[in-house]
Amino acid sequence: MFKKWIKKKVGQKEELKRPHSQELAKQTETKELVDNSSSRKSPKAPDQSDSIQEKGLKAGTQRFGLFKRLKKQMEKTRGGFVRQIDQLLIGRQEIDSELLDELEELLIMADMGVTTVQNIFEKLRLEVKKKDLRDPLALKKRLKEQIINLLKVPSAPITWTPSPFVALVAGVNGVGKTTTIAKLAYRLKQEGKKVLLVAADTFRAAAVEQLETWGRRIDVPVIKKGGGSDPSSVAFDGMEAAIKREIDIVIVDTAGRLHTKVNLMEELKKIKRVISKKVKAAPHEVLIVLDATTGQNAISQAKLFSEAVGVTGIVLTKLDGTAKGGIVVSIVDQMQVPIRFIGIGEKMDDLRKFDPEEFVEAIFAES
Ligand SMILES: Nc1nc2c(ncn2[C@@H]2O[C@H](COP(=O)(O)OP(=O)(O)OP(=O)(O)O)[C@@H](O)[C@H]2O)c(=O)[nH]1
Ligand SMILES: [Mg+2]
Repeated sequence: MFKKWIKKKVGQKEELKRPHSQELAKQTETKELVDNSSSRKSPKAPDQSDSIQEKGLKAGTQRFGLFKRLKKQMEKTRGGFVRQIDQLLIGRQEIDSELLDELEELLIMADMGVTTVQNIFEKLRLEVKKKDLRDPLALKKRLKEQIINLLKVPSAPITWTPSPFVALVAGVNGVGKTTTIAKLAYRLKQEGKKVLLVAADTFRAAAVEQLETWGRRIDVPVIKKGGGSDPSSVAFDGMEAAIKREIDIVIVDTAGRLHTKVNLMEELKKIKRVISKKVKAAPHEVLIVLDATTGQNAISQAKLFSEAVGVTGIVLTKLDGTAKGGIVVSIVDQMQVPIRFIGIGEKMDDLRKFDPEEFVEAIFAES
C-alpha cells in the first residue's frame, strides 16, 4: 500500500515536470539538430562539460580547426601570388625601387586592382624613402597591415534584429546565391534563430526546388508559389508568413536573370518595395553575392546592383577556386561596402563571417 502511494506521488511529480522538460527539449532541438555528431558519438556527463577551462579549450580548438580549413581552402591564392611575394623577398637585404615595382606588379596581377595597389605603394614608397621601412620582412608586414586596413570598412555590423529581420539576396546567375542562403540559414539556426526562406526566384522551377531541398535538409521552412509566378508576390507572402509565424530572420532568394523582356533590376526594386510595405524598415540587409573567380567583372556587377537596390553587404563566394584572392581587396576598396561573408567551399561550414585579420593571416600563412 505504502509502495503504491509512493509510486503514485512520484508519478504525479514526473507528470508535473514533463511540460517543462518538453519545453526544454524544444528549445534544445535546434542545437541537437546541428550538433548531433559530436554529442551522439561521445555523450558526456553534464558536470564534465561545465568547466570554463574546458569550454575555453574547446572554443580554442574549434577556432584553430576553422582557421586551418580557411588556410587550406585559400591554398590557390596562397600558392599563387603570396608565394611569389615570398620568392621575391627571400634573400634580399634591402628594399630597392626594383623590388617595389615587382611587388606592385604581382599584386595587380592578383586582381587587387590597379588604383588600389598604386595607393598602397605610394604609402610604402614614402615609408621606404623616409627610412621607416628598411628590410624586406618589415615590408611584408607593412603590406599585410595596409591590406587589413583597407579591408576594414567602417560599417555597422549586421544585428539580425528587429524581428522579422529581412535579408534580400541578389546577384547574377550562378554566383552562389541559393547555396549561400542555405549555409547562412544553417548558421543562424545553429545560433538558435527562427529562420524562414522565401523562394522569390521564380524564373525557373528548378530554382524553387533547389531552395526547398536545402530547406528540408537544414530543417528550415520555405515559402514558395508555383513556377512563373510574380517574384514580388512570393516576397509578399513570405513577409506575411514571417509576421504570422513570429520568425526572427527571413532570407529572400532572387533570380540571377529573367526573361529578356523583364529587367532584373526593376524586378528587384519591386521586390524591395513590396517587402518594405509589409515590414517596416525592411529589407534590413541587401546582400549582393559575387563570384570571386570572375575577377574584376564582379566589381561592375556590384556597382550595378548597388545603384539599383542599395547594397549593404557583400558575400564573396568561390574563393577556394581562385588564385587571385586579391579581388577581395579590390572589391572592398572600390565599393566601400563591407564583405559580410566569404564562401570557401561547398560544405555547410564553408560560409565564413569575414574577418580581415584572419583572412589576411590565412593567405599569408607560411604553410
Ligand atoms: N567551390 C565553391 N563552390 C560554390 C561556393 N558557393 C557556391 N558554389 C557553387 O556554385 C554553384 C552555383 O550555386 P547556386 O547557389 O546555385 O547559384 P545561384 O546564384 O543561386 O544561381 P542561379 O539561381 O542560377 O542564379 C553551385 O554548384 C554551388 O555549389 C563556394 O564558396 N565555393
Ligand atoms: Mg539560385
